[in-house]
Parts: sequence; structure tokens; C-alpha cells
Amino acid sequence: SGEDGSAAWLRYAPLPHASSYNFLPSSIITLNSTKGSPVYTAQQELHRGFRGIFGKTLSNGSSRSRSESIIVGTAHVYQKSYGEFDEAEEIEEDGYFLSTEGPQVLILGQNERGALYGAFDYLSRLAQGKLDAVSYVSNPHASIRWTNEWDNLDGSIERGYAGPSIFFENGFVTDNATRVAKYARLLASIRINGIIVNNVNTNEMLLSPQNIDGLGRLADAMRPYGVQLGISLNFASPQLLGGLGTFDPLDPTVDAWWANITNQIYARVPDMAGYLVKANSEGQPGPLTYNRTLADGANLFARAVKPHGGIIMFRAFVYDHHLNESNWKADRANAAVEFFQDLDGKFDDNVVVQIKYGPIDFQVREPASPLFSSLRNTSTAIELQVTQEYLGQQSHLVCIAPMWKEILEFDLKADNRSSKVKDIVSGERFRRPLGGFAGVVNVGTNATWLGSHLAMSNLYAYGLLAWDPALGAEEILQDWIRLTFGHDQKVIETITDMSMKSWPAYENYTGNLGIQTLMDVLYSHFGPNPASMDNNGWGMWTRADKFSIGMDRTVKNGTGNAGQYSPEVAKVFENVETTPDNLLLWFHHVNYMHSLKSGKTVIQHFYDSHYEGAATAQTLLRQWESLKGKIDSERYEHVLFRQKFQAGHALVWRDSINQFYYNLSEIKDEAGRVGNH
Ligand code: GCW
Repeated sequence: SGEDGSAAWLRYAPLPHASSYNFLPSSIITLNSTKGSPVYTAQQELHRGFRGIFGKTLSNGSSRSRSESIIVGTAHVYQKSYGEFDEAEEIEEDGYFLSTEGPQVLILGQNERGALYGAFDYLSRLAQGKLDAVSYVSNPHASIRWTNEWDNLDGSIERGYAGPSIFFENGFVTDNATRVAKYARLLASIRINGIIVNNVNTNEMLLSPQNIDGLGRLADAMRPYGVQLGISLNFASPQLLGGLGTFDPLDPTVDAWWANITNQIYARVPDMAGYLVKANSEGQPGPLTYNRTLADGANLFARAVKPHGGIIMFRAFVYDHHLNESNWKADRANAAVEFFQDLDGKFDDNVVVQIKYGPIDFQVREPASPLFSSLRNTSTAIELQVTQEYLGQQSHLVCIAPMWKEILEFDLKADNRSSKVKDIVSGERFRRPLGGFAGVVNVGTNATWLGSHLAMSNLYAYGLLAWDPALGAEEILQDWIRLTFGHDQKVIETITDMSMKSWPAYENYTGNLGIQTLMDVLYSHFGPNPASMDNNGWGMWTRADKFSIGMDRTVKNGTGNAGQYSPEVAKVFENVETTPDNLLLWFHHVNYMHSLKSGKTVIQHFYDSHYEGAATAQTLLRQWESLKGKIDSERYEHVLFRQKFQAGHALVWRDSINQFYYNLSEIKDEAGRVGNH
């Protein structure tokens, strides 16, 4: 007990046997001591970390006391006072050089933000007891590493599971930005450099003078951590707020309105990162209302932020949400490519198209979106979801990093050349100037940030993978466990094992073989409701009947979605024999008695997986119980409560899904578990 839950992985808990480390630095030389600068923040953080981890107070050194010091600052300033160093030219924007090899510790960023990242990295090593001498340059994989927060002005959060907003209350930006600063600190430690603070389904009142001033307060609270503020816009604001008769993106008065309001925002937030726009999606207004293209819509904002160095994240999540399932060829999964491919090359240079990882919507299993490889002359970013909207809403343990890794490593083989998603969104593959990552996080005022201590590994992993997608899910996880729960080997092994089992288990007891999650699609997105996954306008369908199941997305007989991939990949998905089992029902409509590569039938796989997944959920509970006494009681009880819920809910899932498909198909479970008893 006594743990400050909000410290998450930044606890700086005392290291066992800390007193035996006598070779630690004793002072800090800070190359920029301006209060509020990220380098100053780095210095504060180093003080705090050394006090916590080693019980040691560092003094503020001067250049005379160089040895036994930590020198922290930008490479540029360092070189002016201390001379050249070899690694300087390898450091890229936001990157840093960390050396603990010499008589002093060097933490040198390409910019101030990089220096702060280096300080956090150094402290993370120390807190984990990684005290060996190292010397390396670390650079980001991509320049855009942002979070999206779906916070509404009234303080509620769409798909947030951790209480009300830290950014807004009662229609206004909060007066007290203390917790925003804490969040920025947490994000800086995982090298996130931007936050879109409000929901993509947004209210135009965000742009009232009072709220613009409020946004300034938020940006002020985040700036010392090198985290830039961005906002999401309502496309119809010129009409709704500005009183114009139109919001047509090609109308000069609309253009002038956006330029003007943008200038007002930048006057208060000179370093604003940019805008995020959800247009013509799920009832949101957009350029299509005026028969303008989505590119016309994006470029409108691009022009407004251009003079200020801002960028536009334009979401590719555009689809018709009144689809009719009686049309065999109708397919929501086709929408993004259909809407965007002809616009390739028509976006201004400071526009980034933000693409959800899969073609539908954050399901437990999706193939990578084909749009990543259709856009060659447009910068792109991948949108991931840290908040577990479809993945148990923080009441189920689902460690998502392994799924993200699969998507990021997926090779879309554009022009028959290696085209991994991670290298497309970094900008590298198609030589784009911009690119990166957007993670929908939706933290709230709950002390745990996400509503669950264990769910925080997802936020941690999101930041680290955006920095370096080559990192392994397990190594990220183990660092996070050491920082969050300490060094006990059993704790590390148990939580690692629980976490690594959790996504496969969740997939097993929800929707298998690429059929999607099978949750209630109509409203809650929580709990089993396979019946809701047909005959809805949302286009999330299974096409299950008495004999067969799955979406036929082939070119030869279905919606043609497989053909949106490059020929090498399309060939694999077009053919039922070569489609991997875990995406079989995503791409094919087959009989329940169809044999999988495993030799099982589809229906038997459903039955068996649901039993397996639910059994694993019981194991997770027992594994957690085995940690009693090794984890402070507050966090132990908090997680225990959730693991009990998951264990129970997994049984509900198992029985609802199995019974549903048994009722539909009337095919018996070979093991005799499912059916009418
Ligand atoms: O997954 C769906 C969510 C909506 C969300 C939308 C989107 C913010 O259910 O709540 O709206 O996606 O991503 O825009």
C-alpha cells in the first residue's frame, strides 16, 4: 500500500542493494537551466530519480566538476563548451546519445526533447538495475508519435474506461492542468511528442475564445515535457460557430475563417502540433457535402497551419454506415481504399492520412489495411487503440503489443518489394517527408490512468514501439514490469506469462478465424452478441446462416477486397487454401464443416477455442493469486478484482458464442460440451 498509482512506471522505487553502488555520479551539469525547458525538466527528473532509486542527492555541478557528473543538454550546446564528439552527427531529430562509459555520464539530445528522452532512458536503466556501462545513439523510427484522446468538452470520454476527462469539464478546458502535466511527463518518458486533446467527434465550441485560452494553459503544462498540443476540429465550425452560410472548403470566406481562427490559436499556442480531422465519417460533416474531395477538405486546414509549421492528420476512417447486407458485394472494408486511392498525390505536403491498422475497426484480428500500400505519394500514419474498446474495456487483461507487432511487421509487398507497414508509416518505404503513429489512449482521472494497472503495459508498449518497432513485445513488457512492480523474478515471470497469453486467449473466447470480435456491435462494444454482427448498417458482418459463415472478400466471387492488396499479397488472400487460418473467415465464406489447416472443422475450432480461451482466463486468475504478498495489497486487490471478472466473463463469452453457433448450425460438439442437455 501507499503506492501512488499515477506514478505508473515512473516510480523510481529504491533499488535493492543500492548502497553498494559507489560508482554513481554525484552531480549534474545542465546545459540549459531555463526553467520550463525540457533540459531543465531532465535535470529535475534526474534529481528525483536518484533520490528515489538510490536515496542519493545529486548536487548541481559546474563545468569544473566534470568527472563524476551527468552532463545533460543538447549536442549542439555541449560541443560549444566541450568540443566535438564522434556520435554527434548520428543523432537525428528527437534522438539522443547516452554514454555511461566515460568518467562522466553524457546525455545529449539532438534537440532538448531528445535530451529529456535520454534522461528518462538512463533513469529507466538505473531503476531496472541495468548498471552496465553503455554508449549508444537512439533515434526515433518516425517523427509523429502522438496520442489521440477522445475527450468531450463536457468531461465525458468516448470509449474511455477510467473516469472523466483530465482536459475538460462542463464545456470548458479544465482550470487545473496539474494532471495534464503529469500525463505529459508519463508520455515524454515513452517518447510521445504530441497529444490531440479532444474527441474526433467534436464540438465547435472548442474554438470559443475562452477555450482557446484554455488550450493555451494545457500547452503550457505540456511544454516542459516536449509534448506538443494538437486539437481535433469540427468541419462545420465556420457555419456552426462562425455564423457563415457555408463550410464549403473551396469557398474563400471559409478559407479565410479557418486562417483567422488558426492564427488566433497559434497566437496562444505558438508550437501547436496541428489538427486532427474526422470528416464525412459516421455522421460527421465534411467536404463531400459540397461535392468537394476529401483532399480539398484536408488541404483547407493544411493551408491554415502551414505558415505556423503545423500538420494535418486526416483520418481515413471514412465509410458508409448505412450499408445493406443483402448486397453480397457491399463491404465496409473496401471503403478506405475506395475513398482515398484516387486522391493519392493530391494532398498538401503537411497532410498525413491517418489509417486504422485494419480495414474495419480495431477488431481482435484484422489484416493490415491495404490502404498503407495504395498511397505512394501521400504521407501516412497508423492509428492504434490503446484503450480496449473492443478488447474487454480494461476489465479483461489483453496485452496488445504482440498484435501491433504482427501488423507493423506485415509485408504488403508493394511492387514486389519489401514493404512492411512499419517502414511505410515511417515515411521510408515511399520516401515521404512525414509519417508515424497515433494511439487512441483515452486516459481519465482514475489514479491508474487507464482504469487498470495491467493495461498500462499497452500504453508503455505503444510509446516504445512508435520509437522502435523492432523491439520485442516481451522485452518491452519485462522492462515495464520491473519498473512498475519491481525486481522479484516470480513477479516478472508471472506477469509476462499472463500478458503474453492474454491476446490469444481473448481471441479464443471471443471471435475466431478472423470473424471479428463478435461483441455487441450496436452500442456497448462489450460482451458477446454474435447476432448483432449481422443486419446492422455498420457493415460489421459475419454472414452466418445455418450452413456457412464468413465474408467472401475474394475478387472472383465476393466483395473484391482481397484485390485491394498488391498482387503478391492478394494471391494469398484470394485463395482459401493459402489464407492463414486466423484470417479465413475474414476473406472467405465457408461451410461450418470446412477443414482448417489444423485438420479441425471450422465449427469444432469455434467450440474448442472457446473452451481453451476461457480455461486460460481461469489460469490468469490463479497466476495472479500466486503473487499475493509479492505486490502491495492495493494493486494486488485492484488487479484481482479484474481477473475474477475476466475469468467469469470469459465463461459467459464461451457459452454464449458456442450456444449461438450450435443453435444456428445444429452441429454437435465432438467433445459433447455444447448443445441441449
Ligand atoms: O470504433 C468506432 C468507435 C467510435 C469512434 C469511431 C472513430 C470516436 O466505436 O466511438 O468515434 O470508431 O474511430 O471515429
